[in-house]
Amino acid sequence: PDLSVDVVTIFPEYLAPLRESLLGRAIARGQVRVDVHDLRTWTTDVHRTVDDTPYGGGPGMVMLAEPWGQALDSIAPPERPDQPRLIVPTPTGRPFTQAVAAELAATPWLLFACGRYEGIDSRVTEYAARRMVVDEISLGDYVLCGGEVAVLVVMEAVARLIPGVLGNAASAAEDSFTAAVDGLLEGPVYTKPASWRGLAVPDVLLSGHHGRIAEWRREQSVRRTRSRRPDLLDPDGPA
Ligand code: 6GU
Repeated sequence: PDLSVDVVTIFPEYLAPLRESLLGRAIARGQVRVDVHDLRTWTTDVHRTVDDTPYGGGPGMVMLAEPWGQALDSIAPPERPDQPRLIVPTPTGRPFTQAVAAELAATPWLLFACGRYEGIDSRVTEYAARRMVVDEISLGDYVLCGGEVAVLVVMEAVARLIPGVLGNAASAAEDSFTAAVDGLLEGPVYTKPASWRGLAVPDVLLSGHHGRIAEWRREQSVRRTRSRRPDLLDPDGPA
């Protein structure tokens, strides 16, 4: 396969949608391999415990290092010269962007570690970093219950960038946030009919003047970006 993906979670059923749609077809074609693993596979006690109370006190539970250590060593044996990139979804990670998606799409082996509760014992990423690249990533400034949905989001963004996975290769090149549109948002789009419930498609799009159409689209992109995402127009502005 062009891309191998392992996901470790205590809720394997949550990842079922990975096998749908775009990615599902890529898996069926053998272009992508996806294995979802239950973290409890690597517990040894009768209760299959994966968490405990935090040192130093505080609310919630922290995921135990040992099941994670066993999972990492089993999926990516330390003696193997090729190692995956470990992706840990967490609200404390670096922002997941289109640029990060492109980076991951160029990585042959991704291993996702889905934390729940208050997170995973920090020594797990420290241990993994001895032999693999570790990326803690966040989808945005809000808190999810666990990393599972984040894996679905990241994999959908990554899959459509893999050559041969997306039907129309040109559409990925011109997506919002890509260099082709100078990192701006894409503007409005229209299709037939030219008039619908009294609402007309902008004349310029029916004009056949490719230069004017490109100019109009650019203007719409800037207008929309200024209104919705001014931070994208002034990347060196307020953090
Ligand atoms: Cl990637 N994971 C979790 N658990 N919460 C988040 C997140 C990720 N991104 C934003 N909130």
